[in-house]
Amino acid sequence: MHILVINGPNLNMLGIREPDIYGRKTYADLCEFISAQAEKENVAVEFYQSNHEGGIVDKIQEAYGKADGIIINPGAYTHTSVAILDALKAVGIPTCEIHISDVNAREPFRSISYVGMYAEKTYAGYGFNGYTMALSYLNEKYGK
Ligand code: CA2
Repeated sequence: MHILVINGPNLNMLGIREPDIYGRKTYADLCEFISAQAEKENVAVEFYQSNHEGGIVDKIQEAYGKADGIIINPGAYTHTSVAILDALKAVGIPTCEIHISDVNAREPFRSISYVGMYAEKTYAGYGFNGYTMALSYLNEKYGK
């Protein structure tokens, strides 16, 4: 089982600002946290973070025929990117959407998600745990 974990714009800033919303842990802490769970479940994980929409689209396309699952926190592109939605649809890889914060309890524009129109599951408001919940879900359903 090979899972690609994608984080979108500004998630490399985790732990640096807005700790009341996103916590005090860093992006490196997030990758370690996911890796520890992946090791327990014997899942191979690959991490990708980009502040660029096209980079995320390229990475999703590259995953075609390689990744068995995608876990994606598209950051602000969640609410705007038809291109990322189309890329996910194009590769047809089982996908879970993650948001560290509870997007539905914030500004109304954060309740709109294009990626959510493709994702099998959305975990929002569970902090870093959303990523490992998604990993376990994908592994249970598609693991080999
Ligand atoms: O809750 C989430 O995970 C979000 O996807 C995070 C995005 C936001 O645009 C979405 O609406 C919800 C923003 C990520 C910004 O991350 C920062 C981390 C530290 C400091 C500043 C920004």
